[in-house]
Formats: sequence, structure tokens, C-alpha cells
Amino acid sequence: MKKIIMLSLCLLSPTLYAKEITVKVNGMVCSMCAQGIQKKFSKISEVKDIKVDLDTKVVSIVTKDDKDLKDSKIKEIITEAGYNVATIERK
Ligand SMILES: [Cu+2]
Repeated sequence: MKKIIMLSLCLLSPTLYAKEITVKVNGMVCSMCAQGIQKKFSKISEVKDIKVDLDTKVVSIVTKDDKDLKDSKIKEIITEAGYNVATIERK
């Protein structure tokens, strides 16, 4: 019985909620850069909300409920756009 409870907790907890991911990006200098990155992320099905702050060079991603976006995927998108990922933080 205990095992079943533990197992169901493990299966449910990690992906139930939307995730907030904060990505610091090197190389974004103007609003065109920001718009380009915003466009790329908004095309991804897991992404619910995307904001780019040019002053702090931070890309804020909110995923859809029960979805996640892997760090490797984030890096891939940003690198392909011509920028560099400095840090990735998750809440
Ligand atoms: Cu630019």
C-alpha cells in the first residue's frame, strides 16, 4: 500500500504545473534580437508565455500546465538564433 502511494506521488508531482524558466542570454542588444527570440519560443508547443527583457537580458518562459522545456532545448533555440545562454534558472 505504501509503495503505491509513493509511486503515484512520484508520477504526479514533477509535471503537474506550469514551469517558470528564467534564461539569461548573452548577445541580445536591440529590440530586433528580443523579438526574434520571442518569436522562436512562441512557436514551441510547450510554451504558454514568453517575455524578453532587453535591459536585464533575461528571457522568461512559462510552460503550459504539465509541460516542460528541457535546458538542452532552450540552449538549442537560443544558440540557433545566434545568441549564448549564460544561465538557466527554474522555479
Ligand atoms: Cu539586435
